[in-house]
Amino acid sequence: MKVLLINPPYSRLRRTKECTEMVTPLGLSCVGAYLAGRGFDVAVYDANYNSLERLPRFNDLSKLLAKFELYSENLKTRDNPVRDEIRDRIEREKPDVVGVTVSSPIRGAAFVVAEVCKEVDARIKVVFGGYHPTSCPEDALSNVCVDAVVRGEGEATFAELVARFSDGGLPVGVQGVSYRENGATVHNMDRPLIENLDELPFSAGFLRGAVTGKVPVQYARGCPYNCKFCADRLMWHGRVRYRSAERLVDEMEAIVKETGIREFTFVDGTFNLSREKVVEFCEVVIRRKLRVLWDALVRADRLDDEMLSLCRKAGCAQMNVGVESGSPRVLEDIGKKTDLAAVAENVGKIRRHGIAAVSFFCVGMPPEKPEDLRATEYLVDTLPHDFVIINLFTPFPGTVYFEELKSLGLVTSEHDFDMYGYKAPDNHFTIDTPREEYFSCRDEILRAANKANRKGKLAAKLLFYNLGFYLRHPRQLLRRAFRLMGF
Ligand code: B12
Ligand code: SF4
Repeated sequence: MKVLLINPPYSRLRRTKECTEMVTPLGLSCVGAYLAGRGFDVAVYDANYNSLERLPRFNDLSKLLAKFELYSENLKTRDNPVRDEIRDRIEREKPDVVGVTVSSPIRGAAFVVAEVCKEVDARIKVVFGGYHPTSCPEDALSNVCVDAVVRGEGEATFAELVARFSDGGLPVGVQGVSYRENGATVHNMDRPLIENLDELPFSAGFLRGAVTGKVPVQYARGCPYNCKFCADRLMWHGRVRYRSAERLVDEMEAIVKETGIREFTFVDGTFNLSREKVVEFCEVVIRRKLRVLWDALVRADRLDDEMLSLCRKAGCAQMNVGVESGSPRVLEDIGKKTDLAAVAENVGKIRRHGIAAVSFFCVGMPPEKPEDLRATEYLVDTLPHDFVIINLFTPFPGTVYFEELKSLGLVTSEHDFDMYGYKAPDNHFTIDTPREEYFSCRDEILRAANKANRKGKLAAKLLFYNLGFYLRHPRQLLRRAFRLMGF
């Protein structure tokens, strides 16, 4: 059985890079490595990236929003070079099964992939996995080109599903799978989470040729918090499972050896949930003298000088802080449970240790009133960060806010997932702030972010603070320059 795993061409259909760093999804490499370990012939195709194509990347979010209509147009246009490229690749690889990773905003691009598969050969089994099909299996299966959905953690479920396909049978009883039978949708029982993550194979082998930016790695799955806008709990049920630090560093070493790449990005929802685990990881990296750079998503209220100093010694170049809002009232409502005074103090601390501090804000959450949005604007303007990323609130199925908005009739069964995303112009979900007023506050925040980002010059700072590393490893510098040029 030949399996081809595909990342849909969301950014390429938008004709812009919508993330500051593009990375090939770790979820695909994880399921790919697991299947390969069970004897299947597996390849990964990142259709969201083409090394010959230069896509503009805008730090100015308003420019990104202005280009969004291209996405809707390109989803409809059949005559499109990206579509042709996908068709060529599928014709060349001749897969029996295609697995596609899908989050809600990229579902339209994923449907394009499914449709092209069936145009090439109707016998190809198309399987969707990831957050969107996990929360909305019916929506995924509403497209006749999708044969089955893998809900939740994908490794064991997908391996069993592909084995079933190779026997020519329907996925009856395969835990974690939804599929169609005689016109009806069947949802098999959920599959329990894997107990010991150290049993999973390394995903490094699958990144060769597919990796675009930093290599994504994962220390733990799950987060015990339940912020109302975040979908983490849908996938990992609020349980935190760590890999051992030794195994994680073994994997990073293998990646350096196999690909030569020494820059990593942690995809953990919150990297610093456990101080003890962070310290353990850093000590292993330092003891083994592994020369790498990495970044991670952190909570600002769980940092201290000793931990930051150790992280820096272990190669931490950047910390991405989930600030979310400048309003204590909104932070209370979303359940983030952070104290803004601690955020301000710790963002400064991160920088004093030579680590770049990037603040993430989620703008336009349901309870936000104009005064809350102005408080966010003030924080964007005054926090001592090196860079600011503004994500526009998007209601994701499976989150608390999605359910709240549904019960208020602000998200209906007509909800068009293709229209909304962190960088989509039409997002408006503030309950008490009317559309025009919200857009005006939002645009003020975007202006403040632009100002902060001009001041910050993140790229220069990363280069300056890590100059020793880059001089010792000039290939990494070339990779960085290539990415900054928009490739
Ligand atoms: C790293 C990350 C990114 C990276 C990498 C993107 C990627 N596709 O992995 C970047 C920065 C590029 C990114 C971008 C976006 N992201 Co993001 N991202 C994350 C983050 C922090 C970790 C994802 C990860 O790697 N997890 C580790 C791997 C191992 O887990 P996994 O991806 O879930 O994969 C497992 C299962 O889902 C399943 N699976 C996944 N894919 C497949 C495919 C098949 C065939 C099968 C069988 C199984 C399977 O098996 C995997 C192994 O068990 C999560 C938040 C979180 N805490 O999880 C958000 C998250 C996934 N992102 C999210 C979103 C919305 C986006 C964007 C759409 C933002 C936007 N513009 O609106 C873009 C989409 C870009 C893209 N082309 O995919 C949402 C998705 C929510 C939803 N319902 O859709 C999340 C959950 C954050 C949130 N708000 O709650 N993201
Ligand atoms: S936003 Fe961060 S802290 Fe909150 S639930 Fe998601 S991963 Fe956990």
